[in-house]
Amino acid sequence: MLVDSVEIELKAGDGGDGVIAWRREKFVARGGPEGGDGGRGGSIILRSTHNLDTLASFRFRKTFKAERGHNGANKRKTGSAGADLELLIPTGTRVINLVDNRVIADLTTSDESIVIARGGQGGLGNVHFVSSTNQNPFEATKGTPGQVLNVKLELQLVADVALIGEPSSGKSSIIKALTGANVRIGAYNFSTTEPVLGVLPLGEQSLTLVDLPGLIEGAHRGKGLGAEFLKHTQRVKVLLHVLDGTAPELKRSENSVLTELKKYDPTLLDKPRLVVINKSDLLSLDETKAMQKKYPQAVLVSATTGANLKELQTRLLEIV
Ligand SMILES: Nc1nc2c(ncn2[C@@H]2O[C@H](COP(=O)(O)OP(=O)(O)OP(=O)(O)O)[C@@H](O)[C@H]2O)c(=O)[nH]1
Ligand SMILES: [Mg+2]
Repeated sequence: MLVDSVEIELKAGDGGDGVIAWRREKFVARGGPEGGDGGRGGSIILRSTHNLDTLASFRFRKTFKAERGHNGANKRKTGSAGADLELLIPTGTRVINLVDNRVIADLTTSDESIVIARGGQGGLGNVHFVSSTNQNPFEATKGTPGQVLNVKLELQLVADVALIGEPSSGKSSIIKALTGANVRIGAYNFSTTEPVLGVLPLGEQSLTLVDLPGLIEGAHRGKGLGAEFLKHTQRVKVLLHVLDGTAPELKRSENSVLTELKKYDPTLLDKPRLVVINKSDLLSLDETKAMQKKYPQAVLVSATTGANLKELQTRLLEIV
């Protein structure tokens, strides 16, 4: 399973407490204050890495705590700081505060790090409370609490091209024919239930494609598999819109997908979109000609026979 969204609780360490302590000397009952300060609490740090491509490590463990600062000690000794806790997340992960749904971090490149929850301050020992009127203060402060944060981590796959289209138009068949990606292909709708990546090597370069579940009317309201996975289209450069060439109403099918995209995020329609008409092997010569006339910009292919897939690669590369 591709884990692309998790909710976790982060708890930075509390600061250690300041203490009340006195100098010990022979023949002196109480030799002046010397209670040290508490150490600061450990913070929680998120670091992005290319070596991960899912949030699976957060599937079972939901609460992460950094170490508490140590209390101060006598002889003015400051307690040691709590250790920071560093959590590795895949590059392309957004961090959303669950309280107000605001994005608080977006780690888009590898090896970025941010302090997401800050450890508390150490408390003050009684050495700080000496005054002209009070040489022996029975006073020290507690450490302040570490920051507690409930966040959602959301991974947006980093791909160049996203395949979109109605169920069974042949998106998975095309990504498989192009990249050899290990995808499920089925003669029934919604055979793809989660995004799958495939890499298409093109000489020196390569393109990363992402296969998505089929989109149907009402997806933005949660119909079918819903449009939740459409977040993976937000960072791609090109949309590869797959139409089933044997569908009775091609234009309507195309428009219903566009409508869903728009309802999810209108800026998606600003992205370059390449229309691919699939299943050309099932069309007669006349039908093929009519199709080319009606959709001069589209690429007519067959995932089954491999017809015109080279042309599709070239067009994709041009656009990217
Ligand atoms: N004849 C023919 N059949 C095809 C072609 N491409 C795909 N199919 C068939 O169409 C059906 C659906 O293919 P998929 O690749 O699973 O379609 P999909 O768009 O990924 O479907 P969902 O994941 O459900 O959205 C399967 O039975 C495929 O074998 C093609 O070029 N020619
Ligand atoms: Mg599929």
